[in-house]
Amino acid sequence: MVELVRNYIGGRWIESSSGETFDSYNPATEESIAPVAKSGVEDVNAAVQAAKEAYKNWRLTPAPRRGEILFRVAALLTERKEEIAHLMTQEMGKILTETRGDVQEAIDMAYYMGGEGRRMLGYTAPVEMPNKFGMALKDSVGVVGLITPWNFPVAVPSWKMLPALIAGNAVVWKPGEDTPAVSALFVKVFEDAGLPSGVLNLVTGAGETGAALVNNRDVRVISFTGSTETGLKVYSQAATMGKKVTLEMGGKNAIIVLDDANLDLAVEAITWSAYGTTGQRCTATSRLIVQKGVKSKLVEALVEKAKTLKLGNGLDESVNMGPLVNQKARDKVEKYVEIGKGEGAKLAVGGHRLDTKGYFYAPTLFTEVAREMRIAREEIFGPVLSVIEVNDLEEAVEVNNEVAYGLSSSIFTENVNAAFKAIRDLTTGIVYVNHGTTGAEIQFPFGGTRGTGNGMREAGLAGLDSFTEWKSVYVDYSGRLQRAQIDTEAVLKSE
Ligand code: UN1
Repeated sequence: MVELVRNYIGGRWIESSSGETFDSYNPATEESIAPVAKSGVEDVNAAVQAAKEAYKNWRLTPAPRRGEILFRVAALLTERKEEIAHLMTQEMGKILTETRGDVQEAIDMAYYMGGEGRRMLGYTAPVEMPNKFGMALKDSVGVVGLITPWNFPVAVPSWKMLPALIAGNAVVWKPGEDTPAVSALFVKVFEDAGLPSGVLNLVTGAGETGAALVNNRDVRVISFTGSTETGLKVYSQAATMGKKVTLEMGGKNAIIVLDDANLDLAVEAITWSAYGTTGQRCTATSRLIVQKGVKSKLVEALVEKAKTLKLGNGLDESVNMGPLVNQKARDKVEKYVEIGKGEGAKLAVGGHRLDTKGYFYAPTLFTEVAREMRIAREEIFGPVLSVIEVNDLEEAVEVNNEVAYGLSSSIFTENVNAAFKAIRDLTTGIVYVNHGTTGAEIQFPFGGTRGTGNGMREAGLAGLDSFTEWKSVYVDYSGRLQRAQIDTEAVLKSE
């Protein structure tokens, strides 16, 4: 058995106070990867206390210096990319190209946010009185709590951690319980990059660990990515303490294909958006909204393509699709496939697990899906794609917009007018033209409308919003008591 995955609190790698552990498993082999510290309220509170202490100096460290540490994080992540990607594939199953991409997003974000150390732009504006100056500054918040999922074990935490750190906050991070080992490896990078002790703390565990973080009054911000069910619980609990919350939850993303689309391109994009990461991205495509003229041809090509995908251990470079993350995830996919069949949808390919070790499930395509069916509306989080036929662009947009989620959408068309109408009318946080629904870049805001979130965004220009407070500053250098809008005239006369 390999070494215990420990918590990182106040710069020390330590066991949980109870000494309890749980195991992290490899979903391709069902073997244990490592025992992991199971943290409770006591551990979380110790981490928050360490963060509170470290915040005192970190917030006073000049932001360009903080940025230099982030640049070192970027460089070390680049050096250790293979090591981290390999452990990630072993721990959550996605293939190496995808785990490398996951680490790359964190590298990109570290450079991007490192640069914020020399920007973090506020603004000045004219004020109403003479001899007075006004400015608005971005200020740190204090201790922030991060709760992240297993599907992007390094990228998603990086979207939260790096902006939080550059802005001068101290962090307590609770990673997904399926990916604690790779999370610890990620935290080690910050330690080795010279981040002061206590500025970033790791507490591993499951639901109760996250709940303890949400319930700690010293944690002023909660940034959550994960299931809608848990996210809404976090939101309502945090609201009772007046905390700022960022939520990134489910998706039911669609690709629209119009009759005039480049079909070869569409087939590639649909395949990778639906079956890449075994369908376990919040941006994954789970609905294909296709205009009736191209439906048969497109479905035929997709079925052929799905049959060529090689399933297996993601460490094997020739594999296209890894396993689902765990037994529960596969049970859920199986349940939804039964629901789809029961609703009258037709299975065109897949629809079964593989008869091997590991939580493998064949790429699955349902045709004859009606827009009101559950498989057309609920998030499955697996390699299951539902084809919905429509008459025209207008109907396609309507079908796209009517679900409870609003993260990502896409349209394939060669008609620039149709493309721009779609950009205008699709009500998701991210819209793609002639590209799948996955692959968001870190320099643009990431997040969704409706049930996907709560109006906040991560990354890009919005990336600092969750982790900063505006501080408006007025400096009166008149030497008098000036009351705006009351005695402007009098003051001007006496000048
Ligand atoms: C997620 O699934 O939670 O756009 C994030 C993408 C990736 C991030 C997905 N860059 O698919």
